[in-house]
Amino acid sequence: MEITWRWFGHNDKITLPMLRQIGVEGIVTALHDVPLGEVWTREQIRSLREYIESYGLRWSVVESLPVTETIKYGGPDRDQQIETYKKSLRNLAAEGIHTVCYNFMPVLDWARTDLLHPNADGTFNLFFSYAEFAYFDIYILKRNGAREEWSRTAIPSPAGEKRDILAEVDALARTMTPEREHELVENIVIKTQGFVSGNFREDDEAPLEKFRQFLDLYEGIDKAQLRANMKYFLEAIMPVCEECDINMCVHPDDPPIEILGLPRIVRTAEDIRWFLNAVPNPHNGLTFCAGSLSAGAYNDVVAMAREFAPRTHFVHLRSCHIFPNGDFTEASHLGGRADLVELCKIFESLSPSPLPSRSGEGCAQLSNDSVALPLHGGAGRRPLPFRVDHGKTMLGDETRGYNAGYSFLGRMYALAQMQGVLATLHHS
Ligand code: DNO
Repeated sequence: MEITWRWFGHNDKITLPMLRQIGVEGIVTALHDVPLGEVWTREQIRSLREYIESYGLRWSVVESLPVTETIKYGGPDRDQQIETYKKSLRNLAAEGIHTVCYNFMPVLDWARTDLLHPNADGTFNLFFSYAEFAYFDIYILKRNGAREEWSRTAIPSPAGEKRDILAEVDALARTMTPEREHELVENIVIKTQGFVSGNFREDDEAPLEKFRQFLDLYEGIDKAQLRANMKYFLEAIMPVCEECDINMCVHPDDPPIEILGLPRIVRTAEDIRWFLNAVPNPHNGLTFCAGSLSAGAYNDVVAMAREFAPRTHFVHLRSCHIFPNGDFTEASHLGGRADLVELCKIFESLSPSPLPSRSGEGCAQLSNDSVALPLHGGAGRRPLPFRVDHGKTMLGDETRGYNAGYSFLGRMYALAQMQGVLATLHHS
């Protein structure tokens, strides 16, 4: 596999020369400054690509070319938005970028309640508490019907433990402080979304109001309708993907549960099977995000990797630990329920790593000519890119103002672990 790293562009405090020092070969990034729904022009793409290449790296994956809400809920201007999307795809391909990650999650991209959850060893991880999330929904967002919905929700937990979530939420309400309420809004609406989704920004003055407006757009959109909209989108762009050899890879819903009354359709093996079969074109593929999938107690991540590897175009290595009550935290890359060693075996067997980088000589050895690179079994021309996804926050990462989950030392540590796993696989 190709070792990649998510880099947030010129403003990222983690620089490209830093990434070269730690064995990164390819960059995962996006034109973060282009407003949602506008075409990514060739000039803009070229300028960023050349900047990346000037540091001896290559732009391997786009994460994300955002699918706007109107495409997801099927708004009146969706065809126009799909045309815009196609133009951006053509421009990316013309600049040599052929792997595009996106998601089909309505309104909210990924969700966590705690961004600095302390571990016993002094490090921090991202954490999701159902009770706090339900508190946000019922007491802060005050979404119509939320209380009733949560009363019917069976929280998925490893041992099927029953949980009275409303009793927990009401207990929380008795001890809640304005500071923690503020923090929950920041964590759920701003800090996890601002740098990835384009729907929300750090300087939004009334984020909750905006949030409610987005939710309203999905009035009457159920799972079947969202699936139909995803199929519509994929069928519309596939001819361009074929013509330009673009691999699309949808990111699973994170966490893989239905939230806020919104349908979510990339949560389980059945969901993934559905969208792969609904549009059975090899360019329609998956971002195998082991972290997102392992947060679902019902997901057997290794079995899913075995089944979906041939249609996987991008891999996120991360693992979650689910507590007996269903809450989850992001685990060490060598722990948790995702079994990343086994996943590396599965994906590496499809797309063996280029040996020069394994011998420690780094990316300078790799050419930008994709033909010279090893084959990725599925698409047959490119190595399968992987990135370590989020990492722990450790050793001072917390003071550096990095995007939530995207620490430097924590991710570097995880990358070193994964490089060790890959080297061991090669050796044996
Ligand atoms: C969070 C990320 C997601 C992902 C998008 C892809 O850390 O994994 O924001 O980039 O869902 O579109």
